[in-house]
Amino acid sequence: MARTLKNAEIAAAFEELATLYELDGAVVYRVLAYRNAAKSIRESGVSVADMAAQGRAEELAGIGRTIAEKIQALVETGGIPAAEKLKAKIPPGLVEITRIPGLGPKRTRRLHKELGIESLDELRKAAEEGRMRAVPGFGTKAEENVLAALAAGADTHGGAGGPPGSRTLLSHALALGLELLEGLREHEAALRVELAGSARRWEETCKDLDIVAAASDPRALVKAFTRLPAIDEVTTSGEAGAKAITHQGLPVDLRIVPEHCFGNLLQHFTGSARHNEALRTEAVKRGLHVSEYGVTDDSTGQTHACSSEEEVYDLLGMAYVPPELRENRGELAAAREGALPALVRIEDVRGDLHCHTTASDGRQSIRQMAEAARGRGYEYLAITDHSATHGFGNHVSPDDLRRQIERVAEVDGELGDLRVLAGSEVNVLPDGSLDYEDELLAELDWVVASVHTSFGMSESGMTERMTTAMEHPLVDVIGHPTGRLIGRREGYELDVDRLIEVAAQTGTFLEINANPNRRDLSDVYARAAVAAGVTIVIDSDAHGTETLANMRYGIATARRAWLTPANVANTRSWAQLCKLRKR
Ligand code: DGT
Ligand code: CA
Ligand code: CA
Ligand code: ZN
Repeated sequence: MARTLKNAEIAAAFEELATLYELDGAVVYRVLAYRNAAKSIRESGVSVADMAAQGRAEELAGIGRTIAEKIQALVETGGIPAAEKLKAKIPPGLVEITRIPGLGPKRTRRLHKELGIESLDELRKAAEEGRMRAVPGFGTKAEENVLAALAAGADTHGGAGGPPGSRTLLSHALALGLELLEGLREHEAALRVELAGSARRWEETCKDLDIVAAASDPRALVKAFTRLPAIDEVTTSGEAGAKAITHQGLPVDLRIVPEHCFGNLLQHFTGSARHNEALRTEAVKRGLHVSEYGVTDDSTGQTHACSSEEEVYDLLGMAYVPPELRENRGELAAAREGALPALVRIEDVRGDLHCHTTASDGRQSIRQMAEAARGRGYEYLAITDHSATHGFGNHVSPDDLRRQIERVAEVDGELGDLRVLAGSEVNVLPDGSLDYEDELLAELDWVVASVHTSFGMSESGMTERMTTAMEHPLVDVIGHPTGRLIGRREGYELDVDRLIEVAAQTGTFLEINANPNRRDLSDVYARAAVAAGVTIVIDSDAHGTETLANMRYGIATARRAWLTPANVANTRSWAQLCKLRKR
C-alpha cells in the first residue's frame, strides 16, 4: 500500500482543485465548497486518510458525499479524477501564476484571456514590456508587484500549507493543546499535566506546543501520548518525553519530569526564553542559581526543588508572575517590588460592544446573539452591523438601520435582564467622514468606527483619516485600529503613536478586537495606549453566537498589555461606561 497521505497533502489537492475550477470559470459556490473542504481537512485533528479508508470521511465538518468520494479516490489512486480532467485542459503555468501574491485565479484568468499568458516566463515578459497595464484592473503598480514577486522567488514556493516554519495561530494551537492535555490527564500514569511555552503565555502564534507532565510511569504515559488520535508522526520518544507532529502539522514537545521539581520545569518551559534569561541573571546577583531542576544557593551549595512555580518565584524574592507577563518587559522588577498589576480577567467583562447579525455578514439574528450574550452572563450587548458602504455580505442602508434600531428595542424588551444596544460598525471613508448622517448616528446607543476600504493610503493620509473620525463627537470607539491580520496582512500604514495621542485627547476608546486573527490593538500598542491615558474596549467582533467566546483572546492580549479592569471600559456597568465616554 502507498504511504498514507497527510492532511496537509489532501488539503493541498483540494486547494488546487478549487483553483483549477476557478481558472476554468466555474460557479462561485463550487469553488468555495472545495476551498472550505481544504480548510476543514487541514484543520482536522484526526487523519483524514484514515477516516476515508474507513468510509467515514463524511463525518468531518464541511465534508459532504461528493467531497468524501473525491478524498477516497485521492487516497486510493493518488489523484482526483475531476482535477486530472481540468489539468488536461488548463495550462499548468496558470496554476503557478495564481500563487503570486496579488494575482490569484480570477486575475490570472483575466491575464490569460486578454494577453494569452500561460506561464511565469510569459508573465514576466508582459510585465517587463508594460503590456499588463492594458488589461482592465491592472496598472504599472501591478507590473512592479509581479516583477518584485518573481525576483523574490515567489514562483519557487509551494502553494497551500504555508511555508515550512510558519507559525500556528493561537486559537488553533490551543484547541489542539487542550485536546492533548485531556488525553494525557485521562491516563492512569498521569500525575500532573500542563501546557507550557508560548501557548501558556497566550502569544498570538506558536511555533510548537510544549507540554510538561509528571508521571508515575513515564514510559506508559509517553506511549499513550504517541497513540493519541491527534498525533500523526512521532519524531523521538523515550522516558524523558517525546517529540511528535499532529495531523495539522503542528509539532508537539512533551517533557516528563520528576514530580518534586515540576514547578522548576514548568517555569523553565513556559519561558519566555527572554524572561528566563533575565530571571537567571537577576538570581545570580542574589547568589542563587536557577536551573530546570531547582534553585541552588551558591553559598551553601544546597538545591531547592520546587513542586510549584509559586515556590520558584518566592525563593527569588518575587511575587508570582502570571505567564502572560513573562516577556522581560519589566515584570521582574515589578514582581520584586510587589507592583505587578491585578490583571483583567474574563470574569470582569460585563458586556460585549461589537458583534454582527444577518443584517450584515453575521450568521445569527439579533435575538439569537442576545440570548447567547445573556448565556455568557453579560449585562449588555451592542449590535454593530456593518454600515451602508461595507463591501461584503449585506449592507445596512439608513432605512434598514432605522428598522434595526426598532428591532433591537423589541429584543431588548423581550430579554429583561440583558440590555441590547443599538449600534453600528460605521465605515470610516477615505476622507475620515462616516457613511451615515449625524442625525442617524445620534439615534444609536453605540458607534464603532472602522476602516474596511482603501487600505493603500499613505501613512499621513491614513493617520489624518483616523484622526478625523476620532474627532467626530459620536464615535465611541475605533474598531480593530491597525487593520492587521496575524500572519496574513500587516496593518495599514499608520502613525500609531499619533492615533493613541488623538484618542486620548478626544476621549475616544480604542478597541482590542478579540478575533484571534486580529488581536488588534496588539499587546504592545494597547499598553502604550493605556499609558497615554486611553481607555480600552475589548470586543469579540463575533459574527455568530459561538465566536462571542473569542473574548478570551482579547482578554489575553489585554493581560499581555498589563491591563487592569479599570483600564477596560466594558468591565463597568453600562451606566458607568456611559459616564466615561465623550458624548
Ligand atoms: P514558540 O514555540 O516559538 O512559539 O515559543 P516558546 O516560548 O514556546 O519557545 P520554545 O518552544 O522554543 O521553548 C519553550 C520554552 O523553553 C521557552 O519559552 C523557554 C524554554 N527555553 C527554550 N530554549 C531556551 C533557551 O535557550 N534558554 C532558556 N533560558 N530557555 C529556553
Ligand atoms: Ca513552543
Ligand atoms: Ca518547543
Ligand atoms: Zn465587526
